[in-house]
Amino acid sequence: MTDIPRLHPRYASLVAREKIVVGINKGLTSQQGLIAQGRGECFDYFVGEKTTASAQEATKIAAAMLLTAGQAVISVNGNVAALAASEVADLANSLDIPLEVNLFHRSEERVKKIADHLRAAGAKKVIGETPNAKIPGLEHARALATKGGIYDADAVLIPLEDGDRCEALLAMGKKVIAIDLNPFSRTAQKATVSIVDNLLRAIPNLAAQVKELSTKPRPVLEELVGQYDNKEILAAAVREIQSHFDKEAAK
Ligand code: PTJ
Repeated sequence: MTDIPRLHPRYASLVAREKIVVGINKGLTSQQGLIAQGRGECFDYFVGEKTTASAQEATKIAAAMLLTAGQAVISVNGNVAALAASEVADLANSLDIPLEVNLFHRSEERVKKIADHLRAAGAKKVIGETPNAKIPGLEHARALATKGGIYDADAVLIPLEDGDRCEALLAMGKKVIAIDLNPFSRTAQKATVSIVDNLLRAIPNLAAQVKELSTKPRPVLEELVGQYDNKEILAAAVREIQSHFDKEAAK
């Protein structure tokens, strides 16, 4: 790994890039993952590289949704594995739910490497290596899922997902929580809850919210989920970007 000086003004961004490159070299991350990260970085500039108020609200609702779900699962792809393996492992362990490796550019070798990487990072339940069900309406390997995992779950957390799979999961009647820095993406537009934030901030933030809300009575959490309006949160995310642009333009 390249030595990145801590005082570099772009330290966090350079470390994230390096993690993706290391992920590719280890066979965890697809080359397309580089492009996805670049797109994410661009939108991170737009939101001011911070967790906005709307993202904070969406994260709180996501935590309530995960805590009240009958069965929740976190979907992990090559970018998530490279950027935040121990963070997603901690989150899944705290909720006692599985991580399911589910890839867009699937290869059995990469699925196994990611699963092993997640276990090495401390994840207690990792599935996805032996899929035994198909998500209806999706072509090819992207449809592969696991019974007892994504296939049966009523709530699925999908960081950095493609729009088709998000829609197919919704069509199965699931609640879908997306983490996607692009509020205009099909995934963000369609998901039940869209966290417009960087995965690197969103996962630890979500873990903290899960911890905080875990002491609240179930009806309180259900009310939070019930009154949530994702369209309003997405509109707020766009307004926050606009206001960030206005401030930059006024400098
Ligand atoms: O490992 P695989 O084969 O499953 O492939 C994973 C990628 C991410 C390559 C694949 O799902 C893909 O191509 O995704 P997209 O269509 O590029 O979508 C990724 C979305 O995530 C885009 O809207 C990006 O803006 C967003 N994004 C990228 N990096 C981050 C991010 N959102 C939050 N945090 C990030 N670090």
